Amino acid sequence: TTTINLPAISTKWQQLWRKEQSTNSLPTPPETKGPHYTLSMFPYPSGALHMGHLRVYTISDILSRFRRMQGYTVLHPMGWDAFGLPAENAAIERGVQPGEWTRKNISKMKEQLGGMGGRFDWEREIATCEPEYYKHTQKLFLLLHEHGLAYRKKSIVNWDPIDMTVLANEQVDASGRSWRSGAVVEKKELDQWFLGITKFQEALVDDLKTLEGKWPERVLKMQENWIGRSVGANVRFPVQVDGKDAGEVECFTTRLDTIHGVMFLALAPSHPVVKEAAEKDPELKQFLEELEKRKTTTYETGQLAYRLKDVSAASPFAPKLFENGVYVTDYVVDGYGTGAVMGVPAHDERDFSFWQKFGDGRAPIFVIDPAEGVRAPTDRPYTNPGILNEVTGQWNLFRSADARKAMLEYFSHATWKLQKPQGEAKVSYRLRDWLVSRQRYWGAPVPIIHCPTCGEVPVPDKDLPVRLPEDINISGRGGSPLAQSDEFVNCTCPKCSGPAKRDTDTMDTFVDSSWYFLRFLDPHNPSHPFSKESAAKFLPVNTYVGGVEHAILHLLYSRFFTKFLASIGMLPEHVTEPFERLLTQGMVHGRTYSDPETGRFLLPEEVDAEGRMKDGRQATVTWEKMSKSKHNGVDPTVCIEKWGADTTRAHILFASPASEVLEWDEEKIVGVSRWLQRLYKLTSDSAGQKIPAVEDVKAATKEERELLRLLQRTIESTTQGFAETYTLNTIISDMIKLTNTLVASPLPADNPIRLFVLATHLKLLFPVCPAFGEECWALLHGTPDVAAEASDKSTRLEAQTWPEGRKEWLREENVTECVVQVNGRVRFVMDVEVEKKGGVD
Ligand code: ANZ
Ligand code: ZN
Repeated sequence: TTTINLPAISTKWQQLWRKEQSTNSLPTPPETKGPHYTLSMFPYPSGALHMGHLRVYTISDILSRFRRMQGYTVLHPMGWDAFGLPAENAAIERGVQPGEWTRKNISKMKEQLGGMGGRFDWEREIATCEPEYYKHTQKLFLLLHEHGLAYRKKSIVNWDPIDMTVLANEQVDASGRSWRSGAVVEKKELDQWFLGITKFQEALVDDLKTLEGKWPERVLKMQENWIGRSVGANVRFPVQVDGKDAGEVECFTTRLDTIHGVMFLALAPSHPVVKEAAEKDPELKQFLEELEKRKTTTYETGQLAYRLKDVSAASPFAPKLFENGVYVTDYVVDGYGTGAVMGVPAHDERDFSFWQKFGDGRAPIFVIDPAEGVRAPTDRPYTNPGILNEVTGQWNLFRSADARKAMLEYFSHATWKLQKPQGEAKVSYRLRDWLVSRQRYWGAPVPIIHCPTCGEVPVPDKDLPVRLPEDINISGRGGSPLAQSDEFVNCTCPKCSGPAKRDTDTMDTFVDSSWYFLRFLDPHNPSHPFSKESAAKFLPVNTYVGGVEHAILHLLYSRFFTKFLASIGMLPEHVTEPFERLLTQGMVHGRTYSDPETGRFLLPEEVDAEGRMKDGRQATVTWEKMSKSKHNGVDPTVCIEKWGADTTRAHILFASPASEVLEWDEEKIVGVSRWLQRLYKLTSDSAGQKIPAVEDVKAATKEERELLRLLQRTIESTTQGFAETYTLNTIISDMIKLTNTLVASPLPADNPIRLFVLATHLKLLFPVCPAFGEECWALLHGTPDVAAEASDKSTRLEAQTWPEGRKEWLREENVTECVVQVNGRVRFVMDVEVEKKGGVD
């Protein structure tokens, strides 16, 4: 049998599309259903498209093509997340200007993207490094500033000694290393810009509810944990110094029910009580200095503690008994809650081990029992809720949750026992304001001028953008390159016209990407980031496709921007969340060979087809994230050249569920390629026939009915898979099944039902294999010249609407509709198998 050249078909149609794209004349089905916004996370222009890119853009392209066929007015834009460190590092290493390097990469990757057969709205293309874009990033910064949500604060920051920049907390991993350079992060005190994300913390948690069932559960959980809401209480403990009343220490607790088990208070080193005590206690001062020194390294907390001399605390329940010590220790997080903890060794892990090390010898006081009359073992803390025991006096036999409520009530009011309230309900959040200043060059300059007379002055709108000078010397040493450019730094104050200096920080690139989906709505608007009308039309983004590595930061920041813009009326009221549905695609792993003895990764040419090394030993095969060091990368361009874009796209979908890891196995793509060959053959057998319209489809024979039934099932599962469940791999297997059934069908090639099913099959296939689909469509309809530019575009597959089929095609061969009557009234209609019919009546 003859085979066709699949790569040639893909390229042929892509050439036509490029021309049509440039004249804005790509065929589009009638737009009857309103707007639909499909977005994929825009790439960083590193210079080469990788398999991960190919996967995400294939998915979003397929979903958007499906929506277009359904009759939606589809937005499917593409752009570049173009600021960031790699450009600067390339400049340091190779002496090219970051702008030049970035723009070159963009044009190269754009070319590569064209090869995958995607349909993107290139007329909306944006790059965050262009003044036309960052002008508005700066404007948004100033809006935040105007509302008190961009502010400067001296703070101890994470300093990356390799990249020479400050990092946000989110950019430091659990082992205290930079997410980018891998360096152990140091601490420094600097003046930094922050964005007030915590202003919206409540809505940021609450609104996660509205995304349930629409975002992956895992991502919702990660968002929730990151914001870290804790519901509890602030309670005040009376304190004495040298036996004299010295005010109170307020502690945040989520376990008010354990308060009778308090045996000490623990304070963060920055707590005011500690600062005051240090003035009179040189030993404490020294201890604090020691803690301070440790901050420049990573270390385990809770290993050092200092008991404040002559300071003691009483319980609000027993305000006369000052028997509890007050300690300074670094396991109390500065800036969380009140920076003070009520220590309950019996019921908290950290308090228990602290007490073992630093306690005064008293045994932990257990106040919660697992059940009534049942004691918890005393060699470890009992951390679950339970039943309060007799130690708690009047609260004996209360359940933990009830005790929390009742005690809160007790503490909140002044009574004959409490002269004043000793506590109140309190909700604490882990989330901190977002540190956005970077002492690096390749980013949007902070649009602020520092004037000796007027202070911090926003750059007026008419002077935006504050341009990043592009001819600058980047050495990579000595802090921000902008700070070294007198031309950039020196300016006149917009308020008093006196000499002033520009802020030399640039913004975290996550700021750029927090609003790019809004710029796509209105990409050429010179005076505003976007118009409210365009937002009203297309927001929220209906489907957002991207990597799960952005499950926390990027999504949180975009949600924050959306909430901020909504709060100042820049977004329509119905928009509370930016992304309606989220599809997080899995990574692409490559086949990795290594020497089983040394673990060394092998080059592909070091193993033969059976996976044996030169010396005959079998190499170990694993699947791992593609990387240069593991020699397991696959270049998408090479793959596309070899197999064709359509085959590659189908393979990407078919090889694994979209949200799971895709093990890139070239051997499996052969199967997909053969499937398309079969489908082509099937089409050429029926070439040039007249296809019946759906209203003329009347099955007469059993074979015809069976074929229609399978078609209807496939239409339904495919529609569902594209629109709701994103089960994209089963869409392909369903389609393969349809092809195979057609191949095996005894019906002649010119049978109208068979022709109809085949034509509909091609429509279902179009989102996945657009070029191949067009080729077959033209062949089937006998219009091979359809690829000519001037041809009637309405005959193209790309102009067709999504098939809906007919419900009644589903009815099984051996069933019939049966009306069930009870007491002479029709109750329901059901399908029953023919041979059983008599029995039911
Ligand atoms: C007494 C207690 C008893 C606590 C018990 C827990 C268990 P989350 O859920 O993370 O909010 N805490 C309060 N402020 C702290 C700080 N700045 N640094 C470190 N720990 C702090 O944790 C709240 C609990 O963590 C609070 O409840 C407090 O200890 C501690 F059996 O109070 B708990
Ligand atoms: Zn001034």
